[in-house]
Amino acid sequence: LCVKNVAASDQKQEPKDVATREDSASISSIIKYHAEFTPCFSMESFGLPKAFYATAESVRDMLIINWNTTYEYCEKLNVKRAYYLSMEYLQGRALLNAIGNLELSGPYAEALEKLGHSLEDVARQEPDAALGNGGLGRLASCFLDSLATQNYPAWGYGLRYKYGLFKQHITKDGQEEVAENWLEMGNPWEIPRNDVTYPVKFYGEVISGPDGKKQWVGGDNVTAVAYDVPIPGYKTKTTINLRLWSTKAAPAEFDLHAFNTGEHAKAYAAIKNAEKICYILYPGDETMEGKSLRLKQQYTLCSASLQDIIARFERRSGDPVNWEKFPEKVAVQMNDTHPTLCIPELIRILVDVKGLSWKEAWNVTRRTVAYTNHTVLPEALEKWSLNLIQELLPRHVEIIKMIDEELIHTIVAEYGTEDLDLLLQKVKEMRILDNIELPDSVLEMLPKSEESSVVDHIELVSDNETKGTDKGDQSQVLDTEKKNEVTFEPDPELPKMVRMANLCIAGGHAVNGVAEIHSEIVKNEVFNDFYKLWPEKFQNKTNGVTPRRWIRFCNPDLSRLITKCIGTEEWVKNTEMLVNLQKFADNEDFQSEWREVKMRNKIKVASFLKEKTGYLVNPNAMFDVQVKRIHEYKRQLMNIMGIIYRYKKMKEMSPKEREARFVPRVCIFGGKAFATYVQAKRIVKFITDVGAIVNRDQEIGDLLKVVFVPDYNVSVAEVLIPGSELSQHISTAGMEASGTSNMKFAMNGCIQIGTLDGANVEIREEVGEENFFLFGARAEEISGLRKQRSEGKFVADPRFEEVKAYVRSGVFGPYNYDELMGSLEGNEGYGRADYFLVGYDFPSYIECQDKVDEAYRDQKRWTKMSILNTAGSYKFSSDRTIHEYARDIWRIEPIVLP
Ligand code: GPQ
Repeated sequence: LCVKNVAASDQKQEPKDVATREDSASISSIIKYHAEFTPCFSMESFGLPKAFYATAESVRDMLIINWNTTYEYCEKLNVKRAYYLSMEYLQGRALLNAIGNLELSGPYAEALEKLGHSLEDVARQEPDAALGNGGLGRLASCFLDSLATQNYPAWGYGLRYKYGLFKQHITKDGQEEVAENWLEMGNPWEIPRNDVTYPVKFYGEVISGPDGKKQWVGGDNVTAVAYDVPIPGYKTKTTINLRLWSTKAAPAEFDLHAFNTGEHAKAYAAIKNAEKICYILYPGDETMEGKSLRLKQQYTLCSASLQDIIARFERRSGDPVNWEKFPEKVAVQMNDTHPTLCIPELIRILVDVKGLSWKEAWNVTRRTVAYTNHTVLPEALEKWSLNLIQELLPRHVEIIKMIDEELIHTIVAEYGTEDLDLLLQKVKEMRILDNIELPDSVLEMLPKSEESSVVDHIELVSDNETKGTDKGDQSQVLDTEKKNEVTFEPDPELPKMVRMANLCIAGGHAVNGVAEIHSEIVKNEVFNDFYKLWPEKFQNKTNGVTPRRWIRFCNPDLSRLITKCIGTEEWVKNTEMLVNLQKFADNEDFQSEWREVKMRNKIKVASFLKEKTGYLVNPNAMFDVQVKRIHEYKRQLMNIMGIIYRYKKMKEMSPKEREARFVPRVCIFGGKAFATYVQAKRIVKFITDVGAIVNRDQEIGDLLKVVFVPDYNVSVAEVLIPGSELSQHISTAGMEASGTSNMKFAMNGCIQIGTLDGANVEIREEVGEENFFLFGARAEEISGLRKQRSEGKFVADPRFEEVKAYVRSGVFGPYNYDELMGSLEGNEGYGRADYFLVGYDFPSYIECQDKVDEAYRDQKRWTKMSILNTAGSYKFSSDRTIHEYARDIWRIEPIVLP
């Protein structure tokens, strides 16, 4: 760096440390240096793309210094580290965040000004790093920010996808997906570590070596290469690491012979096969696609990360290595079940490579790993085909079978063999392997006479079936149904599957949900049998979001006002201090400043909407926002149906009446639909069609606008959230594990309309129920309501019927909405018969929306509610969340850098 700086400028003084050279003159000379010597752009101009790249490189230099300091310190003290393994990170842009964390925003703005650019323009050049789909990936990124800021020794591990989440174009046909080549212009933040590589094996076979030990041999090796992304903390030197793996062919894999004989395709095949593993992020959000490439991605993450973690552990421990100590130095957190293969992979390395016994390896593994569950949606709970895993990872299947066997023994010990029905039912429901015969060791444990009757028992059940049962007696029917389930004959028609969540629960020491209500559902419903077996494993860790990105940097005006009010900027690290705003909630001067800030942010949103959609909206209207992935359970459909109801009523009224009745609103939607999720794509099309009609209706004018913002991502959220007033979190109760945008909106003084679902429940508790618009059925009512529906007992509200009929009348164009409206009708079927209860909740939703209008009319009341939302949001800082993980699951302590 010293050399660079001397070369770059005519400075007399030799700099010792870049981080201390904070004046804008030296910054601009470092930027100039990078513009000249980083060979990514052509010589001629210093345009915005080049300015961004050079600026980012200059920041990266400082981050590397802090990264090295942090790393060396942790190595020297040999502290325990937490490793967060996630298939997704939704980082967004890094430049303003890094400069803000380093407290260099002023000098950087000045330096760039001197070079002819504004910092904002330069920052806008950066593509979003969208290596994630939605909440789960963004949570991982918020955690990294909090870990660094709160000085925890921790790393993230992930994959360096060449293509991130697709870009969404909105056309007259709805959503179109376009590949997102975010690395096209190079990535100034990453540090390729060409010397940090590990082999990752697929296929091959397992043989017993001469000593009887298992060996996984043959197969294809690919090489995983590390790319490090420094993650700076806010106002601290601590800079942690996000290590992303890329894949390339193993050194010996280029088939020169094939090349020399003209078989070029064959020669390149290995290279292509290796590289394609990290080509693209799977765009599914809470969907499970059992594709071989995805399994390869998951295994690459697990295998490379564990080899890396183990190598670091070995370097730091004395000789001989004491593996017992591994869990005292390493905590591995699995972000949902996507990195489940960590469990068999750690065991494999410990047993096959390091020579531990099964028992030792199993103990070490269980003490090391922990699992976070992020959903209870059945379609998102991962199950992999055993045959697929067998083909790709034969040794892991053996290990999974042993874990499964161990688990069954635990279940037998728990339930005993007296009530064989009960035992077999529990085994069937809880074991890791589905549709697979019982291991011999388990059959041996069953009482001799009973054992032979496992088959008799099955025959007895089918006997019952043929004879039929007394249809009048419900309990008998249920009883028989239960018995019917109890069979261990694998069904040759059904695939053999591995249930990843069961493997995580058995193989880890902690299982946590992500909001209180969700953790209760995990314990009492979805994984209740496991909870009864190991109550001590189950925990709640309510999600959080980083107040740096989500207030301090995205809403500088509000941040200034908060700092002025509280008297210090400490709240950015200690969000508890936000509670002090409560005292000012009624203060008229403060209120009017608060409103001014909101208005400035709304004006920014209005100009953003104009640029992205062409629609011109009035910033005096209420900005009502629902932005998140498009999913039926999130019920964007209910929102748009409510808007249609409002529109229809407006049309039926005189201008005077409608103005007296309705507050002007701009209803903003944003979010991506999974490309093959047909119903979600219909919803996008529907919203844009409604917008097209409503927005050009002169009679309605500014009273109602409906805007779909294309390509919702982290950067778009940073513009929309500060300028929103009402935000919608209206999922069917019990279905949204937590939600995290609800927290961001609350922090930015938006009031929520929502159901008692996910973190909404806790947000409402914290901000006060009078500052939250609540409606809808509660989680515990949902199954009863669905049952009623299937029995034909549901009577739809006439207002709901009215909206459906209005849509069907063709007001919103020729597109056929029958499939959409039809999904809200009938009495049977998942994804039909209004499974998500839009019809049931609709009346309470639109009535609640009337209350929103009423509250908004009284701007003093609204502003107070808004202030109290920010004041009550302190609990939802991800700093609080990671302190809890650190204390209860990882057992790690913050470091204090010298
Ligand atoms: N979530 Cl399983 C995702 O974004 N993707 C997923 O694949 C799964 C969960 C979300 C979940 O829907 C939200 O309710 C949570 O707030 C979020 O994870 C983080 O926990």
